Amino acid sequence: MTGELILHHYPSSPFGEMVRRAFGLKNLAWRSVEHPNVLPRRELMAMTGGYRRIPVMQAGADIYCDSQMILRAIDTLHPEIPLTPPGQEGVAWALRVWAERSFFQACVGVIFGAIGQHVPKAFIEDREQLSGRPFDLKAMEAAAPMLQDQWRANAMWIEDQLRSSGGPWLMGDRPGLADIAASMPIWFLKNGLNPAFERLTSDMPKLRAWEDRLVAAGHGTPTPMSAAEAFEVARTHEPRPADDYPSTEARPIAAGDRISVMADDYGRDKISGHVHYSTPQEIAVIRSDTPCGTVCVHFPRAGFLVETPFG
Ligand SMILES: N[C@@H](CCC(=O)N[C@@H](CS)C(=O)NCC(=O)O)C(=O)O
Repeated sequence: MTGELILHHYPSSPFGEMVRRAFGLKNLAWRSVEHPNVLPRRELMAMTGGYRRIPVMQAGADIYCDSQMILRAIDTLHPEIPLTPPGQEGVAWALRVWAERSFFQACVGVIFGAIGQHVPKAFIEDREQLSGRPFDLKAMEAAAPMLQDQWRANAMWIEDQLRSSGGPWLMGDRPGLADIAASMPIWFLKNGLNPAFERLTSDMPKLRAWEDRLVAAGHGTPTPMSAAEAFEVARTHEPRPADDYPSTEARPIAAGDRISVMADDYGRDKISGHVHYSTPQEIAVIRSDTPCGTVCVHFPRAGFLVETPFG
């Protein structure tokens, strides 16, 4: 069925957890394709055109890259129980960027500064390829105490907000994107380095109870699927037709233009194709004649770079 939401992820992925939590808050059924935490991911990258990061979501021959794009797509396809209830639309998306960039980076430093020596060589080599930089264990160990301070400063904002929000959630009575996003580095430390989580949050009772509430909200209802089955779904479907969007672009990007898209931070592989449609928050790229037929690959605009023939 075209409508089935297929999530490509792996259980220890914190960005994947944001999406799993969105399925939980919306009480959705979904298909779960688990990938290894290092390359190769052949079927998946054949569908994305080279985008390698996790998570990716698929609905038929529509492929959604980056958790930002995925969360937006889930909310559009399943608007019941919105991720951004009235009053939260803009701020929750901005908060997600804070969580994914500054708070998450501090979290990575805390975890790998502590466990780096035990990380398999294949993982280190894979992440060096992803970032284009050496995986410098000594520098990570040296920075870890300072990054713990940063982690705590960031977490304290959540504790303070929960004290003053007037409800059990960050924005008050209703859970949503703000909770899912802000909890990502909390979940990551709690599951990746539990003793540090216990120590760094010992004076944050509101945050701990809130994280427990998010765990209780669950992940919706996943059913396993293989990568080969998911590939077959893409191959036997056509992308959804483009909606007729008014042109609100700063640059004259038009349907049919040949472009390439890449992340602006890491995993900067260029994905090329023809514009299906573009908006200030999304660019949808048609890729034809691929091993899985014609697919449409969707990217967010914030955090991505779109190269056009006219600059
Ligand atoms: N901005 C991306 C970041 C995704 C990301 O960094 N994902 C990690 C896993 S949680 C990843 O892809 N790591 C390398 C890999 O698994 O290939 C998003 O929001 O989806």
